[in-house]
Amino acid sequence: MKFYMTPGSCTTGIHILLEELELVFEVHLVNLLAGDQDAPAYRAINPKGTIPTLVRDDGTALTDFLSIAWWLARTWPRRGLLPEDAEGQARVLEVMSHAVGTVHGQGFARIFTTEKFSPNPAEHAAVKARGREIAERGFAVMDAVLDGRDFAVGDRFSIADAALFYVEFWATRSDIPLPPNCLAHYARMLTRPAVRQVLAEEGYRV
Ligand SMILES: N[C@@H](CCC(=O)N[C@@H](CS)C(=O)NCC(=O)O)C(=O)O
Repeated sequence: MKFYMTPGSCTTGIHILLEELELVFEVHLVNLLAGDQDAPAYRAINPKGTIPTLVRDDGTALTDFLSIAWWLARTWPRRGLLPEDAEGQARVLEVMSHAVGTVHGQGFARIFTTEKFSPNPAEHAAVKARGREIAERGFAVMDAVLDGRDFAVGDRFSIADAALFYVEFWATRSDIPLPPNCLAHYARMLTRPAVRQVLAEEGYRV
């Protein structure tokens, strides 16, 4: 498989899942700052111009965090990255949607790609402040979900933990404080060999 990613981006979560599953894959770096995502060659693979993209062994491309994570978990079910029951699976989708759609898509996106939310530089400070507010509220919601448990859903690591981890990672590298249960979850994720390996490969010191 070919994995299109950028170190330190949301693709870190999918990178962790690929390593948790011990899969063999090629890494293709997408330099977002250089605009690789808009190059015709990349748009031919992923017309949305987003990362992550996973090109499977049959040559078809799968895009977006949730769909790639879901496909990985369903394709290698023995690794147990998804609960078996409908309630557990729905909770996994609930956490992933919140982490990727709200905390990342509405919160951190305003902080990292402010100009996409307003072309007017005079508004950028307000856009960033709103992004920070959304991210902080999002972590407060997850803090309550994590109360009294080690993982986002049930009693074992799932694809939801990978989604939550990458936004927690971003928080620790910005000035957004993580509430106690999120901080404990983040620290727990850092003890996983696959997580440590991915961060090291992506150029971070654990
Ligand atoms: N809906 C996509 C969005 C992911 C996303 O926003 N990725 C960012 C990087 S973390 C991206 O592709 N940015 C491209 C750009 O800003 O041009 C998903 O769920 O994977």
